[in-house]
Amino acid sequence: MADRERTFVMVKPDGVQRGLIGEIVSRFEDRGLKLVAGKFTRLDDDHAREHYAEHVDKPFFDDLTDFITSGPVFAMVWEGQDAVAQVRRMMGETDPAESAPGTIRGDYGLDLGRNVVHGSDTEEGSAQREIELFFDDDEQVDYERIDEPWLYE
Ligand code: DAT
Ligand code: MG
Repeated sequence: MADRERTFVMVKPDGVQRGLIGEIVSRFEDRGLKLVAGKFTRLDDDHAREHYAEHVDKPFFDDLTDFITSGPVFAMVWEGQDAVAQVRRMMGETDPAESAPGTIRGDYGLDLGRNVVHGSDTEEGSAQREIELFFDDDEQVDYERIDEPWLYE
């Protein structure tokens, strides 16, 4: 079996306000990914700036941190084979307008600044860093899903 890894995913304030938490969680559950942590919370400015630190020099940085702190988010850790890349594929492109139908952003978004969901883009870099920014080790739960023998050979 290929790499089992963990990735950080977050339903952004627009997704929460539009009632999409359940839909988004269902997609990852149905795919066979395993939820190992979840937290409904609201980011403060420091947390937002740290989460998006790679974009600090971009012209959209202030709009981005304003948006991500504008309301509650649903933060999660999902585990599974090639989880980082598979979640990114399921999310679609950064811009919903460029995202294929069937992806989360392609099905639920229209505007770059309201793209519904966040997902880490690399395991070693962003996933581990983002997970640690939101979750303590004891908030991530190790367990077997009953269907794992049928999801992995
Ligand atoms: P992604 O969320 O697909 O990982 P990213 O890390 O490049 O994309 O950017 C983080 C967020 O910043 C993205 O979800 C939406 C916003 N963003 C990215 N590029 C932007 C741009 N050119 N103008 C405005 N907002 C942008
Ligand atoms: Mg990113």
